[in-house]
Amino acid sequence: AINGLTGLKYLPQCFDKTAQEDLLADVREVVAAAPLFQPVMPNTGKPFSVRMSNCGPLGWVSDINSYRYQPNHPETGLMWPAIPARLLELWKAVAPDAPEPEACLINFYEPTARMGLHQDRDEAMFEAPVVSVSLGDTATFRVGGTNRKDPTKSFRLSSGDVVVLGGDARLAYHGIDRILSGTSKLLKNGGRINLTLRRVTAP
Ligand code: MD3
Ligand code: FE
Repeated sequence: AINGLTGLKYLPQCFDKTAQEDLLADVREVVAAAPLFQPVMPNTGKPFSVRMSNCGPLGWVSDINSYRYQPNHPETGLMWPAIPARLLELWKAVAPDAPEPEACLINFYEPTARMGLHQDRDEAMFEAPVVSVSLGDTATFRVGGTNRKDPTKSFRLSSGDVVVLGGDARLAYHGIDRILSGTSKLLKNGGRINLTLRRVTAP
């Protein structure tokens, strides 16, 4: 239980090298149909350093107006591609009691990208966990409590690791401090991919 968060389950090396390569091939297929876009912060228009895409019936987007989930890509207008079968299997294995995931957010981190401390609260269903899969270079991530001022701890997430954020961890503050360049050979040009599976609406 990291930071006393009993709902945080860390599954190191859940995916072996072959499974990581298979998953990466799935991600490349999704991104070929739904290209990575660069979201901006609502109001300020400040660009995120992370590029994103999604698969599933809903995808998370952020533009000058709001953060939200929507069924189509913000630039192509097309519906998001389906969530790959091996990710649906992962969800069934780690979240057997939750309804089907509706969104899989794909975050792509260049070596210099970061993600500031935040809570994931754009979903209407906090009862379902968020399930995270890391691919490529190792990241140092930071986890706090449910109040922004709670103390934080920093940990490493490496390629093939899975984290299940349920229960009291579902609304914990978290962020990515930095990418440790050259720690994985999975991505030819380096960088890191994080996949997060989410239930967005009540069933
Ligand atoms: C949640 N992504 O997309 S996921 C996001 O690695 C996001 O790209 C990060 O935060 C990423 O919203 C982190 C893994 C993670 C790890 C620990 C957590 C999520 C967590 C602890 C509490 C809540
Ligand atoms: Fe998050």
